[in-house]
Amino acid sequence: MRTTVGIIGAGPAGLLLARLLRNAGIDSVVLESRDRAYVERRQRAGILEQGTADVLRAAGAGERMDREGLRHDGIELRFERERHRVDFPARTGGSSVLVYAQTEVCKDLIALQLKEGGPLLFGAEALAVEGALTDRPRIRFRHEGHEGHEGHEGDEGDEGHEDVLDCDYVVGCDGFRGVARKAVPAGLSHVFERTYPFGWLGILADVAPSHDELVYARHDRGFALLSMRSPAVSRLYLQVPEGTEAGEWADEEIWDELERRFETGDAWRLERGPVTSKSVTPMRSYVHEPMRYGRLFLAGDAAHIVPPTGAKGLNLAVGDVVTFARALTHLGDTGSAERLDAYSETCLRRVWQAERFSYDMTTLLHRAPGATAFDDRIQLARLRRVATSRAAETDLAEGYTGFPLE
Ligand code: RFL
Ligand code: PHB
Repeated sequence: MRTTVGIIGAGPAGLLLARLLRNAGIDSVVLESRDRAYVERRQRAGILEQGTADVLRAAGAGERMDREGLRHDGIELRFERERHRVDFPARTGGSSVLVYAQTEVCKDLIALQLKEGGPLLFGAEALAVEGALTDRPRIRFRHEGHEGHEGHEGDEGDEGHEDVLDCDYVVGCDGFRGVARKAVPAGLSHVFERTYPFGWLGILADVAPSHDELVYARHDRGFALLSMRSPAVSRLYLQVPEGTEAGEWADEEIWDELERRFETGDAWRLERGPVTSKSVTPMRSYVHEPMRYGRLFLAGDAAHIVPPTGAKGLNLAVGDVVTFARALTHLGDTGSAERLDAYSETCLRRVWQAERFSYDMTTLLHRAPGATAFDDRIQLARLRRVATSRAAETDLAEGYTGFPLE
């Protein structure tokens, strides 16, 4: 098998990249270790920056998003039983965000790819990237051979067969636990990392959201977030200690705790409903530099992770693949590899802005174990600053609605 761009991973980064390349007349093959149903059901991000929505629209993947996505012009910060709304368009000169789940973005992109794109192989697990410093890098992969088969790691019995995909370029869009990053020699890799001593317990519930915008709550008992998937489905999160298992929390205990943390001084009420999904997400900041090694490029979670507080993960992945697709198109149009050579630097400038923003939002709103009364006062002063200073509020609004692509 041979292609121009070999893409590892069919998350939002890999799927969108295949679409952008196809639109530019460049062929690609996508290898995905899991099966289609798994990729389409994995519950993750929910917020699209305006720039991300624009990219999806321009790529021809915005039709259902524009019909079903919910435009949000602000968020609410809640602390000490008070509510403060941050108005995005007023503070940013017109920007807003779109609530449209990652699962839906992936479903739309998969449907388009299977209808009119190049090969997208499910159950095809990349084992290694080889020859990144040559002009013909290769992906060694194992293919289970039939679509619909569960591609679990450690799935014994059906070993499948090994194959090689020869490429001009390889893009590792294989997420945080992927293999692409491992092809960069340790001596050339610089890893910047921070873990947090807490995670998020997230639920989906069949109940109308109790507020029409997202609510980010800081409470002495910990952080809580009210988000949504549709006018009838709520998505809620609770800060929980590191290492917590979702099963440790009964549904009613979750609702009771959410109620405490969202408590206000007015008549606002949290509506409860049947919980349909429950899981814990660990929190981490991580950047791998550089994002390029020869003809291997890293994009999305394969290169960087942000804690979810700023809702930046998916948006960063989109920024990376847009940068790569534009750079490769530029090479084809002009013969100049200048933009491709600048890929890592270009992406990392934006990545670090998102890392900073996500870190700020995380420390603004979570209560770390062992936090002192001094830490609490500083945190509340930071929140009050956002609530009373136009400059501080503008800074948050600009970060939340997104940093522009270069
Ligand atoms: P993804 O979505 O992880 O996709 C990577 C894909 O690569 C496949 N893969 C392989 N395929 C072939 N061979 C291999 N060897 C492979 N190894 C892995 C995987 O099966 C998968 O399909 O990365 P991508 O495309 O870079 O997209 C990034 C976003 O998914 C990510 O940034 C966000 O989802 C992060 N994130 C969240 N972001 C938010 O903004 N808000 C959230 O609420 C939020 N919740 C989350 C999250 C990430 C989570 N992870 C990674 C554990 C919740 C979770 C649980
Ligand atoms: C979500 O809806 O899943 C969501 C929204 C905002 C965040 C994180 C997650 O900051």
